[in-house]
Amino acid sequence: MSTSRRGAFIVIEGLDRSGKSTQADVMLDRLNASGISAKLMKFPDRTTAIGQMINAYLQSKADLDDHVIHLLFAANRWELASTITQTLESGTHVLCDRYSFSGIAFSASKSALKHKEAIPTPSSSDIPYTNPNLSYIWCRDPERGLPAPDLTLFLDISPEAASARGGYGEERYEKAEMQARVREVFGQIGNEMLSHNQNEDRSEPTKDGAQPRWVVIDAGNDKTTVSKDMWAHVEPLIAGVDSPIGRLWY
Ligand code: 2DT
Ligand code: MG
Repeated sequence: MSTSRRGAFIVIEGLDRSGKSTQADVMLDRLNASGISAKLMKFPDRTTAIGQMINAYLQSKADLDDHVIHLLFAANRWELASTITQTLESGTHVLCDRYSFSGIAFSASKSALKHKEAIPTPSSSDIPYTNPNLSYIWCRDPERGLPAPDLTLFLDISPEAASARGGYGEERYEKAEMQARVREVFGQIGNEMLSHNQNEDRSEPTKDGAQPRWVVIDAGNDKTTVSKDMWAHVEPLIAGVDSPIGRLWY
């Protein structure tokens, strides 16, 4: 990669059991095997002090108010934001297993389920604020300004197919009803991501080769097919990126 180019920020999102971590490892190996420098990150990063609080919550060893845990997930990203930026600026690609989109999807879904409300949508905004529901906008705000991915690969799988892959684990959120809600919110986030960029249609590559920022991958396929589908979107980025690092939702 030419020294003037920065690394690409590539996020992998999806439901539990969609194959995110497996595919992130495959992609990292493929990049490294070609001599391309890439770093794998994961959120939540359970190794930090904030990450340990999140871990205790997910394992039901601690109870936290829904607002508090939401802000801790966001804080966990902010504490690593400068690492992401510096890594990209040094010319290394960053692959990230979950990011802000999981933050919104899980908190908004949990709150809607708990209060038996419809899933909050971007357009429903915060008015009226039905305390203590965590609206979509409320969930999104702490994420605003974080480094924006150049590409998000959403590994889409039905909750039924996901649970057929050996069942869910014991952590909070690993339940079919929750996963179905989360998938819907991810769908809304995808639509918003595609329409956000000055209403530019980024669902297809543009003439100058710019990639869509949010890509849905059929994660119900076999592992090799999924890897191949993902790689087709990553390949145009491996020579590096010329444009400055974006900021989420600005
Ligand atoms: P893993 O199974 O991938 O370790 O995730 N989650 C994740 C949130 O609720 N908010 C967030 O911001 C992030 C990154 C998704 C553990 C669970 O934490 C959820 C599943
Ligand atoms: Mg999990």
